[in-house]
Amino acid sequence: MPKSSRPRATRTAKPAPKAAPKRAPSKSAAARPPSAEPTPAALDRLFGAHFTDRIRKVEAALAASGFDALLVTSGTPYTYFADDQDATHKVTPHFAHWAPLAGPHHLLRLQSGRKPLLVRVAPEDYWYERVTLGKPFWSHRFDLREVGDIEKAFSLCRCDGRVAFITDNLADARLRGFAGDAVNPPALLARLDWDRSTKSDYEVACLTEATRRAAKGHLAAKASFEEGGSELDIHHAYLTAVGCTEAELPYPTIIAHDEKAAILHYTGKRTTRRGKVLLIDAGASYLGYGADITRTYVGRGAHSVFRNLLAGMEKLQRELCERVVPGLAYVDLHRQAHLLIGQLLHESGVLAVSGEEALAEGLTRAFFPHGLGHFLGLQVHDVAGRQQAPAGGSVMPPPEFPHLRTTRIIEPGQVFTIEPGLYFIAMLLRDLQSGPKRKLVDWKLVAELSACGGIRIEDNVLVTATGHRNLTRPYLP
Ligand SMILES: [Mn+2]
Repeated sequence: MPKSSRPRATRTAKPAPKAAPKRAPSKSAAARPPSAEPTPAALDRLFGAHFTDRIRKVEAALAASGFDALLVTSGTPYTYFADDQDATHKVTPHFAHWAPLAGPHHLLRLQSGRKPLLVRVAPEDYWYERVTLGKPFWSHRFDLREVGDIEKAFSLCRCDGRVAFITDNLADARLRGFAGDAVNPPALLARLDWDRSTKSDYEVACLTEATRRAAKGHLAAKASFEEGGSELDIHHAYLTAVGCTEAELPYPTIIAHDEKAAILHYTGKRTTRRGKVLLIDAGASYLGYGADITRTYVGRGAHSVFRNLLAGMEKLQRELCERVVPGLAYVDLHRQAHLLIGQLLHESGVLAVSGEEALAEGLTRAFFPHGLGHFLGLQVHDVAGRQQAPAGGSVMPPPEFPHLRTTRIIEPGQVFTIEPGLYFIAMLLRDLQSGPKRKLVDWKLVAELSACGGIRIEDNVLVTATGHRNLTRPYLP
């Protein structure tokens, strides 16, 4: 970040020791983040273990929920109403968990003791390119067939026994004769969702590569901001650096100058230049897995208190990441974030009361109205963040934090975001200003800071057996 001299200082504090022997300790070599995409050989090896694990887990899930086989579709295209245009197709996550194969209508059949059957539907159609599959690293794990139409795919997948069907098209499933309780059975889905919340090494490698790509975009976006680029300029700089189209991103970029940073999911792209603040929340995808990263920068002329708030948020975000350890309840970490933000608001003169009091009085919720983070994987807001057990059920967040998506105990293999935020949102401040606690806030200062919008800093964190690994920081300060 521009304002923080600290990370730069630590980096320059250890100059490349010329005297160091060539045989660097293997520990540091292992800790060094990859600087390129994984090779096909590495992907094959990682995917092999992921695949074996998937088979073991789906067999257990089928047995536990009383099914003999599972059919999964890659999904149905969505055609806009009264139109002939389709929305960008997003493969169902249940299918994507098995193979990084894009496109609708593919079918996967999973049956105990049999090689998984994957039927790729690739019709010959002169309106569209028919991409040749070739031999991607994952294909030899499957009994892979290619057909020209959907009916052939279903007939190839026919099998005996009780078959569960995971599909986004309920009407079609009914027409094909699937019994109601065999379509998306909740008990089976719960087990599969639960499994998805523990990432395999293959998935971690994919998330790492997604992060590496997103970081390139963020560095380019920062440079564009420093050159006075508009929101639209910064968006284009981001895409160019990542090397993808907007449709290939895991979610639309949030690129906000100044007051627009107070809109959590702002997707406008203004063409006015020279913002004083930039909040950019943008990711990248790799083999279906997405990174989700946010940075906030200040430029020349930004309010000095806002500058201090940003430095404080940067510090507390790193502190919260450092606290990630197996066994801790994510809700507790979220509460600690509120306490730290309350302290920061007090130190900078926005709140007249201490962090503890600000938390107890509910004041921090007006400034930090979203959860500290969410699970991350095939979906940006990945499944099972509130799931109680493999068989299902959910743990709701405490009533004072209804938007928190993660109520689980932190466990090895989870990947989630840590993204504290601090905003000046008129809609939320209005209630505070008209209520009995209005005297606890410096409203003149709040009015000045409102022009700066807000701050969010977001990293992607993997939980390890003994602590955590920040996937983002090695690539992006
Ligand atoms: Mn996020």
